[in-house]
Amino acid sequence: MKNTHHDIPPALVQALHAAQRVVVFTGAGVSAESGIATFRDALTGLWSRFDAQALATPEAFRAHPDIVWGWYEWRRAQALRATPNAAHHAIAELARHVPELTVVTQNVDDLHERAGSTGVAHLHGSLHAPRCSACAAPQTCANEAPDEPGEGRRIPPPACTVCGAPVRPGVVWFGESLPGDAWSAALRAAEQCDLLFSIGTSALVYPAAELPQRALAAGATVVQINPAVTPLDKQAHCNLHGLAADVMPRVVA
Ligand code: BJW
Ligand code: ZN
Repeated sequence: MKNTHHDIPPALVQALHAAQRVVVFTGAGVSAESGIATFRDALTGLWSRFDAQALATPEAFRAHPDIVWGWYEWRRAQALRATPNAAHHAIAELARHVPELTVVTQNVDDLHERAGSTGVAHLHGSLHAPRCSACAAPQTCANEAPDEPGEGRRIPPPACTVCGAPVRPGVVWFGESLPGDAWSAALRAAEQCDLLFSIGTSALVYPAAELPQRALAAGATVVQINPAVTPLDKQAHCNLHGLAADVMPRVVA
């Protein structure tokens, strides 16, 4: 029979065929080929042009709600126009090849869902689920397809429909806790899996970056897919240095 897993190590193909429980842990690199900027890539990452402390913290939102809200509206508009790429599709397809698959993402876009993945654990929240900054009541996005605001445009956040306080983006900022249900589902999946893929993440942001470590400690095989070297390279059983949209379709083939 023809081997369609071009350049994928046979040991990985075997591990995948034998696996009962698989975790796919993703970061911004998975959406890069959909045109959504990563955070830490030297030339194209958001943090090369924007100051994380001035945008992605609760203090920043309190000090300059209009700058922070405007920046997230700009990113929401980008995410709405983006479409899933071959990596998102391959991950959704993988669920049909293994008995149990859990997708855990740090991404705040919904491209995994739009590719057909279900039950995705969003560790860092969503651009599409704003909530009240005071009473936490869920709020609906103002319009489904906002005109793309300029990346530096100030937009005052809307007022909460329940209490009138400013509405905030439904994402997890630095210093904030991860959503408890998503985090406990992710931990459980990582500790019980046979095989974990860490795809397109710099593996620097905690506690999310603990997940591959937990899987390793529990005896799972860990496979990393990333064009660059990360702190996980030394520990992973297999590092596939390439673009997620090139590599994942060959893994799943
Ligand atoms: C490709 C590719 C292609 C490119 N194919 N690959 C322990 C030590 C030190 C600090 C801490 C610690 N524990 C906690 C902290 C503080 C902090 C933290 O981790 N800081 C580190 C940076 C050091 N963590 C927190 O604050 C967390 N909360 C917390 O700990 O709460 C407990 C607490 C409560 C109260 C007080 C104190 C503590 C919360 C972290 C929230 C992170 N939020 C963000 C922003 C979300 C909103 C938004 O979108 O604006 O989440 S930061 C940003 O980083 C975003 C991402 O989800 C996250 C991870 O980034 P990711 O996905 O890995 O992207 P990049 O850009 O870093 O990497 C992309 C990778 O893709 C690269 O490797 C490329 O090579 C690769 N790539 N193209 C495949 N085509
Ligand atoms: Zn409210």
